[in-house]
Amino acid sequence: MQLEVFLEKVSVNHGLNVLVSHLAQAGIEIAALIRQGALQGVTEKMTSTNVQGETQMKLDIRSHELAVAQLRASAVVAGVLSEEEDHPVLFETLDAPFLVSMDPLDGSSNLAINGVVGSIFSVLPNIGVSTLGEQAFLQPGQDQRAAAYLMYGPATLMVLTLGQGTHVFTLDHDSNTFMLTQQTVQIAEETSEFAINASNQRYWAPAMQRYINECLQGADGLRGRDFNMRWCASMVMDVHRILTRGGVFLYPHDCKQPVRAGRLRLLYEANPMSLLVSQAGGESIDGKQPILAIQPDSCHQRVPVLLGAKQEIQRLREYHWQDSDHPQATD
Ligand code: AFP
Repeated sequence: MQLEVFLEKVSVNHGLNVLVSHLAQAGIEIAALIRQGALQGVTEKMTSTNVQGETQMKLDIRSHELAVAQLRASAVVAGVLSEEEDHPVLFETLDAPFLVSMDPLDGSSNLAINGVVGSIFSVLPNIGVSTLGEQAFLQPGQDQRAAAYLMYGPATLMVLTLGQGTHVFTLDHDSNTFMLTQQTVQIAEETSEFAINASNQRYWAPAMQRYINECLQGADGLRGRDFNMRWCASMVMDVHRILTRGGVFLYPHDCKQPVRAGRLRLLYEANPMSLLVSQAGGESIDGKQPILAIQPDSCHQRVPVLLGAKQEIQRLREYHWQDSDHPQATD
């Protein structure tokens, strides 16, 4: 079934359907650029840095431009908050029904090694950006109308939720059409696979040290079974593995930069991924509370992210509540 047919079947909101179709088109254009690799100079670094102080890749900027152009063309979006811009880009259509927060190219440091990267989108209702300005983007993740990521791998995928389950679409490159290939994904409640950047181990709170040590003790320890570890340094790829075969993805608070709550951004990484995972039967917390319930303070706010298999997230929540000596910092 084609994406457009699926949307007509499951969504009565025509404007949202138009928006999702434009997100898909942005993904097709970004995928075509990435496929050209060094021939398009896409592995070149810019001299510029984004609001995070991160050096931008040429393709970060190109992906941002392609996505903004598609969202403007949709005529149903009033503005776009992007990882690549300090402030939201507001369109002429300030009364349009939706706002979009996005990471136009997540994992872009993997481009230089021809790794898997993706685009992450969060769709919110426009609650009055014409008067509120960027404050209008500061809505909790539970208010999202849709969330999606594009995954630029051996196949180009679009993983989407409109609030009734999480579904996978695969791009047919011959017809340039996304086709439904997996409907209503379910994440197993149990897992024996975790994803974390273990090089930060010495900076973790005791609760995270405890959880990971128990996993590493395997069958000889409290967990009574061996665990496997993966880390792709690409949230889209790690989350897609979890949606596909289960597991947990962990980017906890660490005291490497104590004032920084975490590495990942709430509005355009944690919230959309948390909605996709929760719609697939998983859970997502910042250590103690559901990420989707967090009231954002600022557009580029960072947050710890622990998401995936329900039973593991519940165990991590218990450990963090017991770990009262290290409250979660917020920046
Ligand atoms: P880049 O977009 O700068 O490559 O960062 C990717 C990311 O935001 C997320 O996709 C990864 O899960 C995480 O950072 C990787 O962080 P580490 O480089 O600290 O492992």
